[in-house]
Amino acid sequence: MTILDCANKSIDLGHPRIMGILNVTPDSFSDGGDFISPDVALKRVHAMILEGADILDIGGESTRPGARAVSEQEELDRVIPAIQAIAAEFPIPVSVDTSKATVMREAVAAGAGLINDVMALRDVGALAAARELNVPVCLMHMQGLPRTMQHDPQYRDVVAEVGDFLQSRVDACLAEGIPREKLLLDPGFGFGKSLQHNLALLRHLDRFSKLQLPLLVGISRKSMIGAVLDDAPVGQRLHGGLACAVMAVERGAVIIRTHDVKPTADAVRMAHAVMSIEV
Ligand code: 9MG
Repeated sequence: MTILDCANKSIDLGHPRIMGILNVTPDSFSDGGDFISPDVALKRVHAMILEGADILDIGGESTRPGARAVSEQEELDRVIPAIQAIAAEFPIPVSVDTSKATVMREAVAAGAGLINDVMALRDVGALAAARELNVPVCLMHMQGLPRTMQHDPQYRDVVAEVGDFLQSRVDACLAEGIPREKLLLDPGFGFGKSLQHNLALLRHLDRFSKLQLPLLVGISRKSMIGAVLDDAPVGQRLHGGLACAVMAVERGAVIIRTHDVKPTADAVRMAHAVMSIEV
């Protein structure tokens, strides 16, 4: 049984879990602009918990393709009040979606129990901050940076290269003194990947099991769904996203990051029930 110890809250990864997304940014690609005040954030989080969220991921800097970087202070101003309010009010772990060491530190002081870093702790001081904070960290793969990452991404073998990158970041964490039990991995759907790359990663997600760490996957509402479904706009990507979530769970993902908590929780529970039957 894998228990993820997220500061004073914990989560059992013995069955798939749902990470609900709460962006407190004005420019996030599917829910931007809605969740700025702590009051609004608390209401939305309460609803997500009733719908089946096991973890909440709060981000103050959009990582959508082309997004502009925000200053440290701007990010702190957006996420810290929300983290404080949510961590104090609800029993589930709060994850902070950030790459900045200072934001990691302030977020954990405010009650966050997990770091979700799309840069996999490559930013200045991030490895040291994660070691000192001693909370779990999700290491995500990204080729390039959000502003330019979708400009013709190239791989020889996307599955092998993403796997090698994740292994190299695990090695960097271990060398820094971050315990293996604190690590989660994520192939980073949509982060410096073409449609073909994303589809190949999902099809072969089970290959990451050789890294022997819990896998987190985020595909909800992403452009790979729109691209397959005749340019479906963001609001019409739910069914495609559920198919991807089920395929990810069947191939070993244990945390699904999503905007659409209730339908995803139902789909994932159904998939898990089928996978668990012993005949
Ligand atoms: C912040 N963020 C946006 N997409 C993501 C994904 O696919 N995985 C993780 N870990 N974080 C993400």
